[in-house]
Amino acid sequence: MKQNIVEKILVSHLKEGEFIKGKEIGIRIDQTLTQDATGTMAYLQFEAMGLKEIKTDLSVSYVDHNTVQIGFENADDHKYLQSVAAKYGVVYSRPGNGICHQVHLERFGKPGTTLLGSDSHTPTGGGIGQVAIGAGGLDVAVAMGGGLFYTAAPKVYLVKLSGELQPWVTAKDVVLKMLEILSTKGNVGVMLEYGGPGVKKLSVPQRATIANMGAEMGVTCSVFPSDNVTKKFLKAQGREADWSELKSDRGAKYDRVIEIDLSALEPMAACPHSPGIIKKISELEGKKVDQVCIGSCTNSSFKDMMTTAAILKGRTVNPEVSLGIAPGSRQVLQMLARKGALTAMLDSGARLLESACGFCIGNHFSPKSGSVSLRTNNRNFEGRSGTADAQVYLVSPEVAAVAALTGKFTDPRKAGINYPAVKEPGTFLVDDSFVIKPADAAKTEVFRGPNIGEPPSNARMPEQLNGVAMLVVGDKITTDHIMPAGARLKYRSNVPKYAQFVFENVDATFSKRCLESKAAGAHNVIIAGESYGQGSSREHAAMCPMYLGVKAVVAKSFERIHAANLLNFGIAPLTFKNQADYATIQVGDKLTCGDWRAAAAEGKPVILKNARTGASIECVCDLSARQRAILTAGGLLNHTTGK
Ligand code: MIC
Ligand code: SF4
Repeated sequence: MKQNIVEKILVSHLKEGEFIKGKEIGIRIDQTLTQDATGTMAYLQFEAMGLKEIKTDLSVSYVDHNTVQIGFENADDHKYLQSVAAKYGVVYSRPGNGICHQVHLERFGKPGTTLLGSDSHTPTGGGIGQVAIGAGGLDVAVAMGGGLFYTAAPKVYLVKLSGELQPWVTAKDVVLKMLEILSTKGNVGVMLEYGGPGVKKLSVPQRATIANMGAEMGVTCSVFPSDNVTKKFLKAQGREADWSELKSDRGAKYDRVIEIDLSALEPMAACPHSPGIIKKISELEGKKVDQVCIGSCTNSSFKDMMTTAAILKGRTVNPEVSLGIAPGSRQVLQMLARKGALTAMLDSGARLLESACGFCIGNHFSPKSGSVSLRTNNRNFEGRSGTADAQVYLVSPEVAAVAALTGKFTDPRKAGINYPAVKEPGTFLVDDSFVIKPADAAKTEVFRGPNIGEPPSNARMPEQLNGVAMLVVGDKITTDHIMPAGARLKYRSNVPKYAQFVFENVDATFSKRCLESKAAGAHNVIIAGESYGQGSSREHAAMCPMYLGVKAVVAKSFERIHAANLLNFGIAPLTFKNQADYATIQVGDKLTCGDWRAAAAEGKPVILKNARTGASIECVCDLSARQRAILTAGGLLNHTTGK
């Protein structure tokens, strides 16, 4: 059979199930990555499952999200992560070494392999030819212990690239175009494969930028071929031995073909408050800009940063603009320093930020009230920057750097600046001294400071649902709405504390009301519209609601990672059979189901009775036998430990 690249990788890793579109398959995971904000819980759950050592080819624990260190919490987490990594055989990337996806691409990603990461932008690895998938920490913990990762056999779309990017038009504009075509919803169960003659004109970091923002479309991953460009990149990283060729067979089949002529693209922006609201920069020209942030796992490669430096060199940041730059990794930072590019940035008036997630997750550098912030990252959800009424636009580093000089949206092609055509280096500076290899396990004590809690436990699924609708929300609710990060991020290892902030910016009374209703013996239910759970892989958006006694989310549709996380924490992800039923439910409605557990266990429709309206609401609980067993056990931890 002629195979495309996605099929080649998945079929060679298939351990359970048949490769039939939409059906669940279990695949072997070669590599895993975790980051600190999801990692502490992932390793606590690894320990709680009684696992003793990692069984993957490589597992890396990164520290990049929580590096602000106000108070002891972050530092406690870092030490726990370092010691637990040493104990179980995980490689530890120290704070300061850079953003997980950027560093993994530089130092570890290997064509043709599978990578599972507890971060939704793990698909960045697709730039180097990995099937790289984001998941909740518990799924990653299972994979670290040698367990399979379960996902639906995907539909595969081919994105056929032709032509060549013109000056000032970038990889970011390619993926913004893709977001215009596919939007941010309706793509669950899809994997993208990039191909066509345009691919060989894109470097590995450019491919990674494109693969990175597949997460915003809700596709499971995006994969590029592994070709001579990949080989050159790996050689420049001193890793030529990791290269292998990866291409689709002639005549391979796809479920859909999308064609993009790179030569015809223009500089673009995603507008507030969704990565799917796309406009051309030429349509936004002249709009005042207050803040510019360049960095993140989407756009902070060596070339992105050198281009930024070349644009800023000999010029001064507009007095009305605050410019922050966060090079993506220590490698990039060290190379910028040696090439004098840091000097150009600093001389221009840029503020140098740590090589970490920082501004992207609203952990610092929040813009002023009501301001316009141009950022090179991948998400502009309302309030994510830390400023509720800020207008965040997502753009390329080129557009961002030019706007930092002019103080307004400016089509960079008309800014009167010569295009700095920066080349990929023949050799990267390789210094892995911030990467710590696992030590002697027997001599390692796991450090547990006061910020390190226990993973919360859950009871078995109740036989009957005695539900109350605690919240009714609309479409496209993101995990940033459900479980805010930013200033709250430091409580990731302390679930009772973090749970106080569930839906904080949607309904500040939610957490308290849920705890009261739970204490009164009720089961809490959330009602939602389409595409519930967009964005992050943070399993706290399921774990903390579980702690608050949430037993079901009834939605018009779900995003993949969040639906899996809900199941892992024993919360039923139900969809309305008739979407019109959504509008009939109000906060406070009593929703009951007599055969709740039995229906879930047997995969039958779940009928909820609304006591106020008298209506019977039919819900679909479309799960595999494996998933039904997890749900009825009260979650994956109970299921795995046999509780
Ligand atoms: C994000 O970009 O939203 C994050 C922060 O990286 C999350 C992970 C997290 O919440 O810890 C993600 O993308 O999965
Ligand atoms: Fe970090 Fe932002 Fe990338 Fe998430 S999207 S991994 S917060 S840089």
